[in-house]
Amino acid sequence: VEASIPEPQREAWLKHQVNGFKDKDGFEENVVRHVETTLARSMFNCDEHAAYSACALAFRDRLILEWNRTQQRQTFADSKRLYYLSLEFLMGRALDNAMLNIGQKDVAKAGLAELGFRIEDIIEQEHDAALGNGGLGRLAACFLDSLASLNLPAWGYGLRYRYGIFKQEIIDGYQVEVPDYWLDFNPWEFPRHDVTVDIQFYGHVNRTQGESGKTTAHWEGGEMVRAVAFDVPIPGYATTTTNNLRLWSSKAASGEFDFQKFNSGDYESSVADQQRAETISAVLYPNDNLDRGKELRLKQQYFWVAASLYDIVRRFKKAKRAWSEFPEQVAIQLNDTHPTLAIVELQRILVDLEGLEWDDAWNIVVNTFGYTNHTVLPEALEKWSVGLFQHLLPRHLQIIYDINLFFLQTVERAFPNDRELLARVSIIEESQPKMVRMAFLAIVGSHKVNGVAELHSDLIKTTIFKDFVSIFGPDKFTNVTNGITPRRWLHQANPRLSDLIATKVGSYDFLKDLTKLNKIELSVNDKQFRKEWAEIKLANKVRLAKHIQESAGVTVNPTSLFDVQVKRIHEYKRQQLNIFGVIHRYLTLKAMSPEERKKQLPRVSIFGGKAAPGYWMAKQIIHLINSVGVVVNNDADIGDLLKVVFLEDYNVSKAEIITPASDISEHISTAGTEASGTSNMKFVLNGGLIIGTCDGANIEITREIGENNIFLFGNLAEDVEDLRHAHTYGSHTIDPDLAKVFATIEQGVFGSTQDFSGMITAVRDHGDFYLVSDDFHSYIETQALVDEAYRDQEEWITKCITSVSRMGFFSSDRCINEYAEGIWNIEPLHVERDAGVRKGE
Ligand code: CR1
Repeated sequence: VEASIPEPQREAWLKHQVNGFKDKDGFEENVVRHVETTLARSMFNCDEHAAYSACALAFRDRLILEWNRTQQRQTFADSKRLYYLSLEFLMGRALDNAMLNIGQKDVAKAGLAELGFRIEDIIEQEHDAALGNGGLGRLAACFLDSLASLNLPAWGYGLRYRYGIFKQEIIDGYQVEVPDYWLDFNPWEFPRHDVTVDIQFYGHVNRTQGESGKTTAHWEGGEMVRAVAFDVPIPGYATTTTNNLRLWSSKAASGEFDFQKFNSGDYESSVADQQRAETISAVLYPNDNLDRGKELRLKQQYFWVAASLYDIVRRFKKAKRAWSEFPEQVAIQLNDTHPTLAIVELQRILVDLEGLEWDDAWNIVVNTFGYTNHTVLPEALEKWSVGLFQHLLPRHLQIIYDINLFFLQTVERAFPNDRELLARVSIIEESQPKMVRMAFLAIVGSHKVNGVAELHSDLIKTTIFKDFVSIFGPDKFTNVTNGITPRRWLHQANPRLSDLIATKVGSYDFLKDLTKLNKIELSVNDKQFRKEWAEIKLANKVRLAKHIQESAGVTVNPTSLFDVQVKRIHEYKRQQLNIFGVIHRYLTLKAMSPEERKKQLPRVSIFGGKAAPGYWMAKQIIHLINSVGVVVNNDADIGDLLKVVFLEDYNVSKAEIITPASDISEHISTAGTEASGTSNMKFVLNGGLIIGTCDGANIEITREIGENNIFLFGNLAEDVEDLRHAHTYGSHTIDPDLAKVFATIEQGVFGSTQDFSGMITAVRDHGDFYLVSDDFHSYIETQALVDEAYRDQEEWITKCITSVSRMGFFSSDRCINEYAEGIWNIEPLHVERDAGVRKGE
């Protein structure tokens, strides 16, 4: 059906076209209207949450208008689009970001004040959109911000989980998980009840032979689940481009529930289908860097991938181009292997439904996809059992077998008689049970494979994907070092620092081109600048101290050195090394005379992060940190010299308070295990220094800011294998200082020794896989260097300013430009200067 309004009626439309608010008055008018109509309240019962809601709705109205214009512009231009497929988008709060990106925060602030509200309180009302676990999900969110800010035609596709990552409560020192039901009121999404796709599961495959003798596979039977689209507008910074994030929600395909069953009195089972369908998009799996191979997770993956591809193909078909042009119109990026089924699904659409020849279809597929690997940890590499595939997606399994067959045939031709090579690279692992190796499928089905920092990209080429480099050649493998959006992670999180920088750079242009930060290095000796710099850091620490007081009940002195490690709790990230180091510091302080103690530098050790609910060791680490806190924080000998704080429920909005307040942050993974890390970039960008291992992006940060401005320690990635080997087969002596720490824990100083025995035996008796003991001495020594450096505040501030000025490289804008040029081959869509609603601003 033609849905466009006929020419003669368009005049009426244009006359009434809404343009969103333009000034403070317009904003207030919008807010009051939403309070009184949309929310059905009045000035007599408008609390802060209602004011937030109305304010968010006013901004949403503006966003959707620009969203519409952007989509029209992109459709009209008919240029190539990028589709970013990610199971996680860790967006955080949207209101502040929308106000800043649109450039209307001052208007909103003044308007809200006139209506009786403080903008800070209103911003605080928003529930984080927490559809992700950690770095991978937050990276996807930063990418969306950059794609829109760079005017690139791009959509994100994900799942609309009813429950995001759980909320973490700390009760008696233990993590307790509380469900995060966040959809009660979400003004940032637009339900598209007209955009639905029915997704098939289970069933069987039939083959028919056409007149030409060609056989076609038909996937039949099974059950259907309906995908419903929810759109989230993504505003670019200082541009009218507003891209789309489309999240799919699941429901029963057959309407509400089975009326047959309902009428016959079988009410319960009539609702069961409905509930089963809704389960698919119900909950985000709470594992970071871990694959558990659950059937429901595979169902999520196919549901999301099939709905997204249907949508993408439908859009492509509208332009009536030849299929061979598909890769010239469409780029699809796979954020890790989670969406790898998209490769198989596109091949199925082209061969089974559109009737293309296998080879022609495969050409299109490979040229369409790019795959980003985010980890070398074996426990995180996805594998699905062949049996599960056969049951859930029988046709896809056949296609995977065919992809594998043709792939192995080409390998065989290039490397004749190397059976071991064939076994090593086969997409099907010949284990018991047989498994589908998703990373191998992603490599074979993509034209580019990238890692996320230089070391990581080198490692995947020399270790887990080594054979594929010989098979496909080195050009298929590339590096794109991660980045972060300076809009959220500088301007929004640290507005005063951003303002101070702007006075030196001359404008806020650095938020669009972060390399412009280098201008502040000229002011490194400017007394007034340095003074304000220090004042801002202190103010940020005061703000965090207040938060610590309110949330953890610990009083900390804001002039202490703030030492922060916030990230998912994981053995490879080595929070255990940190807390063992804290205990060592405590013992050292305890052993000192009161006079000697007076000379020591006060430090606050701040931890935060969630443990996957099933990760026993990570939970033990959280418990030890909290237990150490109870003892140390209440020890009168110690006072302010050492405080240990565990901040509950670390998430994006907490990170915005914590990051600007750190003096030193810890990025201390076992070398070679942290693919990139992105919080390392955030901390340095906010004028904090870091202590870290030679791992992930720490290495490139060092190269950019200079090795005098970072505290590196520990063994190198190239030595890890030998050290591990030595632990297993040689004698493994524990570092003597660490042994004292263990002895203290085992004396019960921090509570029941049993509770922490797993952490100790992992190091002492089970081979110390993460090299905690090997790196302990170097870590302690380097922490002493940190103390020493911090005593010289003038030198410290010089290091901080110099580092910030050299962080331009780590903008996600640079990163997205590299993807756009090197992998996606997409170009920005020119936005007319006077386009859209910003006219007259
Ligand atoms: C890595 O562990 C990296 C992010 C984003 C994580 C982290 O070092 O910064 O990805 N990997 O690239 C991951 O979640 C499943 O793998």
